[in-house]
Amino acid sequence: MTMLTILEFPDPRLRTKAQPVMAFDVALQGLIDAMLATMYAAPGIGLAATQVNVHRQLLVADVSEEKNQPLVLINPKITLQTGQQVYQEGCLSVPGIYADVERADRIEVQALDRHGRPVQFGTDGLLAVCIQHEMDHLVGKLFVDYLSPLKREMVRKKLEKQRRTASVA
Ligand code: QAP
Ligand code: CO
Repeated sequence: MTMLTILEFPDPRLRTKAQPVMAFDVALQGLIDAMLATMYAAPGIGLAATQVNVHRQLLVADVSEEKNQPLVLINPKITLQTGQQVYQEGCLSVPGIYADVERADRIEVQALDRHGRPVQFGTDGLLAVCIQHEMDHLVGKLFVDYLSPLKREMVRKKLEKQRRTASVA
């Protein structure tokens, strides 16, 4: 299985705004499978194409206990959002860092599946957090952007130090 390299904060490529997916071809199917494999191996519960340096509106997620409910959303749109919830988020692009983020509690989503068929559903709880987090990636936004500039600078320094230490281990 092809494993993809995940970009890490503060890589400027994470700030790229993704373009809509137009072709549901074999290349797209390969990318989706590689993104799912990369997410499961990490292990993570969500991954946006932006994080693997592909600037297309595509995300994968699986919040199930058994890791057997892959969700693929293409050109996703949130058509309704209600309530608010706070969840302690992490991100494969910001390894080892976790922080509380407030988001909508319940969302309605419109998207295309991996074959280009329209899907529409409502969700709440962890999956709603995950979809909002991954959709932020598609517009170049990271969960650390919700923190104060001072905290974000502390995160950047901590990651820099983690990388320095990891390279001598
Ligand atoms: C986004 O995050 C998310 O720091 C997906 O060392 C987060 O899969 C959605 C991970 C919270 C909903 C709630 C993070 C793995 C995985 C790390 C992830 C790490 C290893 C994060
Ligand atoms: Co993320």
